Amino acid sequence: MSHPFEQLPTTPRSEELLDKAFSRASRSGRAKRGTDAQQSMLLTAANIVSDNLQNVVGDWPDFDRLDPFYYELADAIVGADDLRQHLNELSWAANKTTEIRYEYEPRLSGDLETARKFRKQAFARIADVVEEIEDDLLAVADAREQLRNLPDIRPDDPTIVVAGSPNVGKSSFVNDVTRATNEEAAYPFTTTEIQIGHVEANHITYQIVDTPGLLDRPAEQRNPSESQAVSALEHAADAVLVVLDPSGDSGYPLETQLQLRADILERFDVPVVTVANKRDRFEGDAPAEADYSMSLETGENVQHVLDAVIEAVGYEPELPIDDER
Ligand SMILES: Nc1nc2c(ncn2[C@@H]2O[C@H](COP(=O)(O)OP(=O)(O)OP(=O)(O)O)[C@@H](O)[C@H]2O)c(=O)[nH]1
Ligand SMILES: [Mg+2]
Repeated sequence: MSHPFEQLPTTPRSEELLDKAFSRASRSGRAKRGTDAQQSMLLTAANIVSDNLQNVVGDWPDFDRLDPFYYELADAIVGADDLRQHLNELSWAANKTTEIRYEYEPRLSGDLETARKFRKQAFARIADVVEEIEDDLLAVADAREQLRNLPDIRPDDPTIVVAGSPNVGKSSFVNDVTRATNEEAAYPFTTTEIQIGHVEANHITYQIVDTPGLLDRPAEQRNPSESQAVSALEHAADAVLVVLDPSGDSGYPLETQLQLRADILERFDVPVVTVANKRDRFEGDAPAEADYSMSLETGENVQHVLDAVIEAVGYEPELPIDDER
């Protein structure tokens, strides 16, 4: 499985593209004589430039059809409008190159000296066009680089997002309940890594997403890209597990933790399960907001909490329709 940006091929730089086009052109010119050679050179150079540019554009997924999760992330990281604009410039250059070819082709059939002069002129104009999109090619290459390594969350698979203040035990929970094949992937714009674990129940694989640095502090402290990453997660989440630490060990007052939970309840439009962790480290009742208590240290109630979140997801797999009946 892969996400929509994983397979994007490399984007050439202007210089590379021109080198390739002109060296192939001179090779094809050497195979012919007279004005035929000049014609062949023009055709080859123009086709290489316009085909390569069209391929770059065509390899990008249509942003309007992207899953909202990926749209939000991509928009947060590279800016969908900017990227569209850069791709438009590449299309423009591809078309312009073809126009130049059509414009010069008829001029390459007279005497050889004139044909050579016009062919050189056409090459100079193609070079100008490709140099004009130098920045666009760089921007597209950069966008590809940033989007290639997006976390491989499958937005259509059932997804549990784990949230809570720092140090409350989010990662401990994800590591405890998921199999060892946790993937880590960095959001390009944060210093932290998102962790995706998988857990299987009733033959269904659930993704459990740990989001350090994103869902562990108040919304006002997020920068615009982070906010957008959070909205991407809102699209992907089927349930949220809010982990509280009433023990005081985390260094975050319970009040702060509950405020974060309130933010999440407000933003996420899916079931939210709240658990008081570190049961081994506090006396008395868990906060009233908690649906459960558990301890990742002793293992108490952990499986029960996992079952409850899976239940909250309420995922019903689409069964193949039985035509026989
Ligand atoms: N005693 C006790 N310690 C726990 C429990 N759960 C987690 N811890 C400890 O609490 C500390 C923080 O746990 P993490 O799982 O790293 O917490 P986190 O929420 O992922 O923290 P960040 O990634 O920094 O936001 C670690 O030292 C854990 O060993 C628990 O139930 N009891
Ligand atoms: Mg963590």
